[in-house]
Amino acid sequence: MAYTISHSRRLRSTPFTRGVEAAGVTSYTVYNRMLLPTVFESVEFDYRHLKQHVQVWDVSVERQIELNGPDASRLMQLLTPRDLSKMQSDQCFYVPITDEDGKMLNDPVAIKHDDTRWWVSIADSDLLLWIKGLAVGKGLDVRVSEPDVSPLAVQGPKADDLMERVFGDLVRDIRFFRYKRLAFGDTSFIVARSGYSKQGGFEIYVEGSEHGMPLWDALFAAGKDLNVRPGCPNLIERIEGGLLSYGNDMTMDNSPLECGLGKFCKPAEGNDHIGHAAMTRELAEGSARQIRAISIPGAPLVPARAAWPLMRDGVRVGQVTSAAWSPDFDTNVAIGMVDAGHWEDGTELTVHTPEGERNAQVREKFWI
Ligand code: THG
Repeated sequence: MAYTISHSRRLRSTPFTRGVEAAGVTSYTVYNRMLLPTVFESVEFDYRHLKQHVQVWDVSVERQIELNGPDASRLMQLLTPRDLSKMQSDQCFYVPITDEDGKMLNDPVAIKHDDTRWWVSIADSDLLLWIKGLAVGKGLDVRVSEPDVSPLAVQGPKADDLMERVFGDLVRDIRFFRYKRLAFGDTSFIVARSGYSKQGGFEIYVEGSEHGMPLWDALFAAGKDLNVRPGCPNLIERIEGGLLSYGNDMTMDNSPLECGLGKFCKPAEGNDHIGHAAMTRELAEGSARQIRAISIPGAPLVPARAAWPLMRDGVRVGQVTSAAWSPDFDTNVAIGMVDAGHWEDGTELTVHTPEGERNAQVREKFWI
């Protein structure tokens, strides 16, 4: 099977597409109706390089939704169960977003500029439409739009060294999930210590597409001796680290509590989050299922294109939603949703993979 992609205006390119293609991207996935690189050399080569050196990732598919106006903070708190009341104007928060039934619509990073202006850095669902609908329906004084902002991630153990060369030594002072606005040429960008890997690093919110390639080129020129390479969110590393993928590991059928996101759902007094009643009910009654790390020993498995049933004594008790062979842990690492009563650490299950039945073990913790 070999396909090509038919390009058109709908499949928007990014400010970095020219650099990504020149650097030899070999696979893409579709995310927010754009292309997200998934492989450069090979998933395993990219994984080892990410853990040793530093990579530059085009994550423009993490689109920004801007809330701008007097009611911006009110709208933001309607969207999420996470308490935003003490959030400062230099912070980013990972925020579950739910509907009125307390089910996941997206799991973005929220960036607070000030009480009247926010960015919501979205995962793969059409959150703009839900936010616009809520703003209009509730009669709020706020504009909701998609600005020309594209995140570029710099990830890996040498990320501080590379970023210091391009943005100066202030980058080292940025704390986890905080940001600073730093100069680049005749402009400046928000630079946050965050990113979709456990290897450490930064995300640069590139405002103005025309600045994309100059920044890309500056990072590669500055990082030659650091062995900088193009990269992308890595399937193996993100499963080892328990970083969830909306649309894969969770969907609109799941609540944040089922997804293990309870620590991001501590509502403030008088929280008017739209899913508050449903979530309070689930907290009292307990969740029907929960996300768990799952190890699947044996030969390397193909990536999961569909959910793989998890069985116990011939009865279905869950499903595996992401899986990959881990060279570092010498097993297939996986993420799955497991029914109540079966999610204790060490529980032995059977998983039905496209390559046959395998033993699987529920784990309390992810690998990294
Ligand atoms: N960065 C930005 N936008 C994004 C992502 C990102 N939008 C889409 C997608 N990724 C959203 N999903 C996640 C999932 C996990 C994390 C961030 C975004 C994450 N989690 C940390 C963890 O679980 O260890 C820590 C979260 C915390 O402690 O606050 O980083 O990657 N801009």
